[in-house]
This record gives sequence, structure tokens and C-alpha cells, in this order.
Amino acid sequence: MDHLLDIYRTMFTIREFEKVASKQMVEAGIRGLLHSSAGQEAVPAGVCLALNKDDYLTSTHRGHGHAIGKGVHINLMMAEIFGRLGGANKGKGGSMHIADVSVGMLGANGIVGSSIPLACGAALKAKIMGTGQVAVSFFGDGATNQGVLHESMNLASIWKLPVIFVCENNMYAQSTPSDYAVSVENIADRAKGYSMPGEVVDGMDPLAVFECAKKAVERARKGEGPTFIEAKTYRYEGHFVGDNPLRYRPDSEELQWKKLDPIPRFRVFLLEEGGSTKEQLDAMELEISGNVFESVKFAKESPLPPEGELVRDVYADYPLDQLNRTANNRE
Ligand SMILES: Cc1ncc(C[n+]2csc(CCOP(=O)(O)OP(=O)(O)O)c2C)c(N)n1
Ligand SMILES: [Mg+2]
Repeated sequence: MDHLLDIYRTMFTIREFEKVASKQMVEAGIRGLLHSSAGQEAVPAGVCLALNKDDYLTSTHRGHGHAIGKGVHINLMMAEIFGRLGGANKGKGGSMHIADVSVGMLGANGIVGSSIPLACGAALKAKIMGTGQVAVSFFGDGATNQGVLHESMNLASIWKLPVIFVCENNMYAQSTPSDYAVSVENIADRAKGYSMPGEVVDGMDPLAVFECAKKAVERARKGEGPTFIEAKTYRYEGHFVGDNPLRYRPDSEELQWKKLDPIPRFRVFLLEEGGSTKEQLDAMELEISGNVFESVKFAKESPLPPEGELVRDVYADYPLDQLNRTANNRE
């Protein structure tokens, strides 16, 4: 029961956060790009429920849902989007680079495919240290055509890394349909080439995603190696705030996918089969909307980073005199 409400809370928070953050991009004149994950909420809600707090996650340019699912505080996220000192990365990352290592969120990433090998690195560390942690990498259908995914899957397979590759196939990479750009009908079929299970799951159904992720996590924790999951889903907004998707996809298609909207469908499920009451869900929704409203207030009240912050935390602290001594000894 609790986990059903957790799923709803996560999905509703993501939807509300995306709605408000997208509006703020325009109204508050925030610099940079924002990629809304509205429509895709069931995937991070289902996957993250199968993870522990100290498991690792790496993410993409469309990463707000992943960060919320992993437990990053929305105040830190909103302030980061606003480029403020109080943000998760002190305002230096913005929407596409939100990270919070304290909850295992190793970072979103603006370069398509680049976060995939980072999850393999985290999984390799967990394996060497014997910690039992797993790492999840989220990426899109477009990223699966990048060489880096294939190199990562090969390495994960031969080293039996505790990593789960989660492809959010939202049917488009920018304006390019995946059925044009991808060589296979189901991207999960590519897993066969790397001797790992490849699962296709309904990415509009959080419980189906959860069950699938749970199996993959168990397999990884037992030392049996990686799994590839393809969650079929859809983004309801443009590629980024300002993009009009109707230039490249028919409104009939959007309508079809909106009938599958995971949030109202899961609400009905909770009321009819999950033992929830309307009052309970209304109160939860109101509380979440209030939290998101507060996150904007928090962001606006947070100062801009001073000049001195520019290079702080960009490189790891390393004692420079030691670096010089090492260099001199080599000569
Ligand atoms: C290496 C690289 N190539 C191109 C881009 C420009 N770009 C940003 S998002 C994107 C599409 C990615 O599609 P997909 O992986 O399906 O993710 P989605 O946007 O659908 O979530 C592209 C081509 C980039 N950021 N990095
Ligand atoms: Mg895509």
C-alpha cells in the first residue's frame, strides 16, 4: 500500500515540477534549455522504487524525473535551474546537470549517451569494493544509436557489472522518430548482442516498470550482471521548452498517448483497488503543489553565485605542491 502511494507521489511531483519549471523558464527568463519529462513519469517512479538510497543513478538532459525519483530535494533542483547558489550544484549546472551524490544521483548530462559509461564506472566500484550497490543509467532511444552505449554494454557484460540500462523510448530523438532512426523494432533486442536479458516494458504503467526493474536489480545484486530495459513511453511536451512538437508529430498520436497518461490512470487504480480515498489523494496533490510553489520561492530567494564560485568544485581538491613534487620526481 505504502509503495503504491510512493509511486503516485513521485509521479505527481514530477508532473507538477515540470509544469512549474517550464512556466518559470519563460516567466523568469531563465537561461539555457529545459527538457520536460511530462508523460514519462511512470519510468523513474517504477525504477527508483526498486533502488536503495545508496544505489547509483546517472541521467540525461531530460533528467528532472530521475532526480526526483532518486530523492533529490526539489528546492535544490529548482534553485539549480534558476542558476542560484542554493542549487544542488551551486547554480553551475542548470537543468541538464543536476547531481546530488548524497542520494546516489551522480548527475544528469547534456551530452547524449555520456552518462551511460559513468554508471558502468559506479557499478565497477561497487563490484570491486563488494558493497552490493547497483547502478542505473537512464537514456533515450536516440542515445542507443551512439557507440558509447554499445561499448558500455559490452564491458558491463564481460565484467558482469551490477548495472541496469534503462532506455526511455519516447519515440523521438528531437524531431526524428525512433521507427526511422533505430534498426530494430524493439531496442531491447540489442541486448542479445551483449549476452544480457533485454526486457520491453510498458513505460506508462509504473507497476509493470517496478516489477521489471526489481528483477533486474535482484539479478545485479546477486552478481549475475547487467540487464537492458526498454520502457516504451511518450513525452507530452516539445523536445525543450519552446519547441512545438506538432511540427513533426501528428496530434492524433499525441491524443492516443494522452489516453494512457500514467497519472490519472494510477489515481483511478488507487481509488478502485489500492484502498485510497479521494480526500487522501486530493490532500497529497495539494501538499505537492504547495511544495513545488515553495521550491520556486526558495530558488528566487537564493542569491546568484559570486564570481569566486566560478571554478570552485570544478576540479577535485588536490594538493598542488604534491602534484608538483610528483611531476618533478618523474623528470
Ligand atoms: C552527443 C550529442 N549529440 C547531439 C546532441 C543534441 N541532442 C540533444 S537531445 C538530442 C536527442 C536525444 O534523443 P533521445 O536520446 O531519444 O532522448 P529524448 O530527448 O527523447 O529524451 C540530441 C540529438 C547532444 N546533446 N549530444
Ligand atoms: Mg527519445
